[in-house]
Amino acid sequence: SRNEGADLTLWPAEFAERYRAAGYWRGEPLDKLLRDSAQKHAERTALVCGTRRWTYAMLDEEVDRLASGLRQRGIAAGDRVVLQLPNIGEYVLTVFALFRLGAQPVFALPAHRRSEIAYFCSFTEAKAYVIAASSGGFDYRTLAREVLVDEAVRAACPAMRVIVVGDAAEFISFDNVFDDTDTIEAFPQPDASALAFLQLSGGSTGRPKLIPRTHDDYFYSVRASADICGLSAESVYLCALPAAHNFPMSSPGILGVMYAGGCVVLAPDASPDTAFPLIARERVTITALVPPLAIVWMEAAAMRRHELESLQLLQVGGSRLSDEAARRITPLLGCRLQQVFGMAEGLVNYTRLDDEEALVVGTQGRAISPDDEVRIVDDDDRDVPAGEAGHLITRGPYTIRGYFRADVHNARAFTHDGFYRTGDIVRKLPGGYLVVEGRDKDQINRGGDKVAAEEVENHLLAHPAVLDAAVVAMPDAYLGERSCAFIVPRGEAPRAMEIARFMRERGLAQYKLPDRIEFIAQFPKTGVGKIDKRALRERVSAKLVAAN
Ligand code: J2J
Repeated sequence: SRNEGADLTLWPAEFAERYRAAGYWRGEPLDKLLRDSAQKHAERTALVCGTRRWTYAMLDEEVDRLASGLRQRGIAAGDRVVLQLPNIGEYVLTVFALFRLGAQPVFALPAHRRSEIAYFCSFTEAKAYVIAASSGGFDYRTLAREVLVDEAVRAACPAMRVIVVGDAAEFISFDNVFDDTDTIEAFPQPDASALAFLQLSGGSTGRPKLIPRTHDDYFYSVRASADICGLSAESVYLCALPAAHNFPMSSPGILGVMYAGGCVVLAPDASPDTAFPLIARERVTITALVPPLAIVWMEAAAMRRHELESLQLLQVGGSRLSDEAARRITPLLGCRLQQVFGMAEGLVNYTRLDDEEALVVGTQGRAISPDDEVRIVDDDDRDVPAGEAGHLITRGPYTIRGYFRADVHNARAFTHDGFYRTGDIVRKLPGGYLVVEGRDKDQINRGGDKVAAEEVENHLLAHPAVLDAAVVAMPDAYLGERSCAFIVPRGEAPRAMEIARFMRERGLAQYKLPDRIEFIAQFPKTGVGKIDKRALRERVSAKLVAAN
């Protein structure tokens, strides 16, 4: 069976009661934020995609028609739908239509390929897969054809529908799904304490873990984030990161801006050439970036500062922003900086808009909620002395208690009393401000793109000439980190080119492909006989220094 355990591990009753009593959980499904804004701000612009614009009233109506059409195509409450769209209006329509139906989006990223998508579809028993015909020079219909013939997909998802934005070829055209009759039957309200969608974990395991979020818990994080970021109906948010990522979705992101009645502007990519003219044209007030992009923007702004005049707040998160870069944001971009340290599993920390500069520049913020329990512990789960670095573990009103269908992993990833082990090494300053010092999870953070070492190692091990493999982070001036694969060859070492070609054909997201390949006769080992990854990291770092 594919089922590796319970779909959901929910909060124990006494926590659920407390979170309801505190007003965090309100029993409202996520699509209500669109319904409410359509009432309050009917004629305001909700969404901009290229030359297309939707008012809240239009968006709400199209979401009804799409939800009804999806229902006619057999998508029902509780069904999962893998969503892989670029930053286009249809993405927002589909998300809300699925919420409205009580169907559950599985948020894939545009970078994912056959290996990841086939896994998401089969593991979640998806009823449909929604794509754009092509985007970024890649044809997703070709990918869909590969996914449909995958054995696990055929077994788990009989008759999976493929819905295509643009030229649908043999698949279902997105535009034809809309129900254009005059009488759209009401939708029964989904249970707000139930699964709303599945997000992807950055992860450290062989297969990406899926994060089950409920309407109640996510809606709370969205409302509170909108509040912390001072959003209003005047806010104009540029979505430049991939829209399905947790940061631009909810911190406060697309959902937070729509809750506040503001305007979401979708950017097809985050380059200055794309983003700056959009900021100028739409008078964008707030946007979110990962650190490497923030640095690219600062370089570009030297000549083009006038285009950024309307920008009030730049949020930066996803990986560590250096203090030096943080200090230059306001002088170079002319807007305030907000650091965001979040995770799709839940906990999100923000520096606050009225924080003094030292906190904004030197910390990654503090938790959203007074009921976020944030502990910094040693290897034995004992609290470290105040101000010292340790493992960050957390539980609270919007942090999951377990991954989707992953009981064995959950026993390790959570403490017995339900704290999520984030894998981050953090210091806590007075006032609850956190400084991210490092990481103890087996992951590479490639400028915000998370790469699970074990996942890449498993693919490397599939090559007949690879006896053993270990993937580690190496420092990189632009991305912060890149990945280096150490390989113990079976017999004579193959050429690095051959391994690279093999990996490209495995059907993996590009950002997971090793940036560097090193052959080694045997791995250094730790005292207990495990591969000493620290020694490998030092070895490749030393080589990089020597080469410069
Ligand atoms: C250092 N490390 C950071 C930061 C995340 C808002 C913002 C980001 C994410 C995200 C998110 C960091 N400094 N400022 O979901 O809602 C690393 C940590 C963390 C992991 C989570 C959001 N911000 N990180 O990045 O699920 O290691 O979420 O545990 O992709 O990114 O990754 P992810």
